[in-house]
Amino acid sequence: MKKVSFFLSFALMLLLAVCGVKADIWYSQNFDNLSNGDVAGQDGWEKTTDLTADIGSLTVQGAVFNGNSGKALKAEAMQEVRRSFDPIHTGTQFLIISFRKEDAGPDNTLHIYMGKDVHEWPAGPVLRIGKDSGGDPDKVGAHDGADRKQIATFVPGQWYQVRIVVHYDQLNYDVYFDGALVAQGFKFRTNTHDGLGWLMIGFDAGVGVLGYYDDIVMGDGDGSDYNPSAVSPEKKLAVTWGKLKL
Ligand SMILES: [Ca+2]
Repeated sequence: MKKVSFFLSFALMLLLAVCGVKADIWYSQNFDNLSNGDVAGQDGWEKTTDLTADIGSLTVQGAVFNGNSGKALKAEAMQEVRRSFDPIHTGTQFLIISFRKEDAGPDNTLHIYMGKDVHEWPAGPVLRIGKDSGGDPDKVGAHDGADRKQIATFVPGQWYQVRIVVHYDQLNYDVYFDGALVAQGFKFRTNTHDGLGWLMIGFDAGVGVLGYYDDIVMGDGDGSDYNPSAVSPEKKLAVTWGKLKL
C-alpha cells in the first residue's frame, strides 16, 4: 500500500510539474530560429514608428550571440522594436533578458521598457543601459518613479542577464543583475501601466550605438526558479521538480 501511494504521489507531482512548466512561461525567444535581417515582421516584433517616425528595426544575426551557438538581436542607433502580448498579464510577472553593450562611444544607451496597452515613452518599469542611466556610460539605470537610479556597472563586450520582477498589484518592481538583487520596490514611471502588454528594446537616438539582446523569457511569478540554460523539456521539468520539493 505504501508503494502504491508513493507511486500515486510521484505521478501527481510529475503531472503538476509538467503543468507548472506550461503555466510559468508564456513567452520566450532566443532568436536562433529566426531569419537573418530585420526582426520586425518576425514572431510579432514590430518597429516603433508610432513613437519615432524614422526608427529602424533591430537585426537578427549570428556573429554575436549569448551562449555557445545561435543568433541574437543587434541594436544600432535609431533602432527600436516592440513585442505586444495578448492577453495583458497582471499579478507578479517576470522578464529575463540578456544584453551585451559594446564600447561604441559615450553617447548611447540600450533600453528595456515595459508597458500595458498604450504605446508611449513613460511606460511602467524602465531600464537604461549606458549614458541615459543617469550620466555614466558603464552603468545600468532603472526608473524609480520619475528618478533615474544607477543600479549596476557593466563591462563593454560582456554578456549580462537581467531579471525584472514586476508586482502589478503593488505597482513596483525589483531588478536582479546576474542574479544579484540591485533594485527593490522601484516605482513605475507611470502607474497607468498596471499590466504587462508590451516589451520594447533598442535605442531611439544615439551615435555609434552597438549592442545586443538575447534569450528573452517572460512568465508568471518571479522567475527565480527558471534556469535559462535549461532549454530541454527534461531540464525544465527538473527545475520545476526542484521547486516542488522546497
Ligand atoms: Ca540566441
